[in-house]
Amino acid sequence: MQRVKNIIRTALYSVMFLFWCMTTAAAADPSSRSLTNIFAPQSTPAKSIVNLSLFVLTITGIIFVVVFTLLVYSISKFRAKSASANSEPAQVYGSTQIELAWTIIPILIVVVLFLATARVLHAVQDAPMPAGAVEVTVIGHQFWWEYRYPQLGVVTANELHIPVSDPGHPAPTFLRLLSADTDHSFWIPQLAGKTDLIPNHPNSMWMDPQRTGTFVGQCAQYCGTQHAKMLLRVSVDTPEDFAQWIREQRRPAVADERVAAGRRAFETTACINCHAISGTVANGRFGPDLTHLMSRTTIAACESSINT
Ligand code: HEC
Ligand SMILES: [Cu+2]
Repeated sequence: MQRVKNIIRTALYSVMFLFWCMTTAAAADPSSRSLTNIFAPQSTPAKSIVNLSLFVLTITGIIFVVVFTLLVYSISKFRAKSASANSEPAQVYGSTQIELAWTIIPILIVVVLFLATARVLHAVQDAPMPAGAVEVTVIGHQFWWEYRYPQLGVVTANELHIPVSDPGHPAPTFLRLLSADTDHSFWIPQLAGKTDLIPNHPNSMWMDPQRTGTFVGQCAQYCGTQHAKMLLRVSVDTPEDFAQWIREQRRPAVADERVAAGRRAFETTACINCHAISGTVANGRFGPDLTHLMSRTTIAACESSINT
C-alpha cells in the first residue's frame, strides 16, 4: 500500500511541477511573452500550426489521462495482498477482441494525426504566391541576416520590413531562404514556423501578418559561437509606411559635410572590402549593407539598439 501511495504521490508532484513550470514561464516577462509567444499567432501559417498543435495536444492529452487512470487503477486494485501472497493471479492467454482493439484504435489515432498534419503542411508549404506578394530574399550569414527585395531594389540587414496584410486586401510576403555559409534557421514565432537556411538548397516561407508592429525572432539553428546573438526583427508596416520605407531605402546615402572625415576614413580603409554604401566606392558583400544603417533601430544583428 505504501508503495502505491508513493508512486501516486510522485506522479502527482511531477504533474504539479510541470504545471508550475509552464505557468511561471508564461507569466515571467509579459513583454517578451507577447512578442515570442507561440500561442499568440498573428499570421496564417502560424495560426494553422498553433491549431494543429492544440489538436495533437488534446488527443495525446486524452490518451495520457486514459492510460494513467488505468495504470493507477491497476496498481492499486491488483497490488500485492498478504491474503494472496502464495497464489498466482489468473493467467489470460490471447484475446482476439483485446488484440484487435489495441491494434485498430492506435492505427486510427495515428491516421487521424497524420491526415491533420498533412493538411496543414500542404496549406502552408504549397500556398501559391499571389500576384501582389512582396518577395524578399533572406540570406543567413555568420552571424547576421541579409534581406534583398529584388523587385524593389532594396538591400538591408537584420530588420525586415513587410506590409501588413488585412484579409480584405491580402498582401503576403514570400521569403526565399538562402545561406552564405552554414545552416541557419529563420524563426519569428508569431508569424510563421521555423525554416532552415541551408547552403545550396533554397527554402521558402511566407507570412501575412494581420496587425502592424514589431515582431522578434532569432536564428534557431546553432550556426557557430555567436549564434545566440543572431537576432532578427520584423517591422510590420501599414501599406503607406511600407511604401515610404522603400522610397527612403532606395535613396543614395546622405553625403553630410559634417561627417566628411569619417567618410574619408571609411572609404580609404578595409571597411569597403566588406561593406557596401550606395553612391560610394564601397561595394563589399561580406558584411551588412551600410547605406541606410541609421534607419535601423539596432546594429549587429539586433544585439544593441541605436540611440540617436
Ligand atoms: C572583414 C570584413 C569586415 C570589415 C573589414 C569591416 N566589417 Fe563591419 N561588419 C562585418 C560583418 C560580417 C558584420 C556583421 C556582424 C554581425 O552583425 O554579427 C559587420 C557589421 C558592421 C556594422 C553593423 C551593421 C548592422 O547593420 O548592424 C557596422 C556599423 C560596421 N560593420 C562598420 C564597419 C566599419 C566602419 C569598418 C571599417 C573600419 C568595418 N565595418 C569593417 C564585416 C566587416
Ligand atoms: Cu545562425
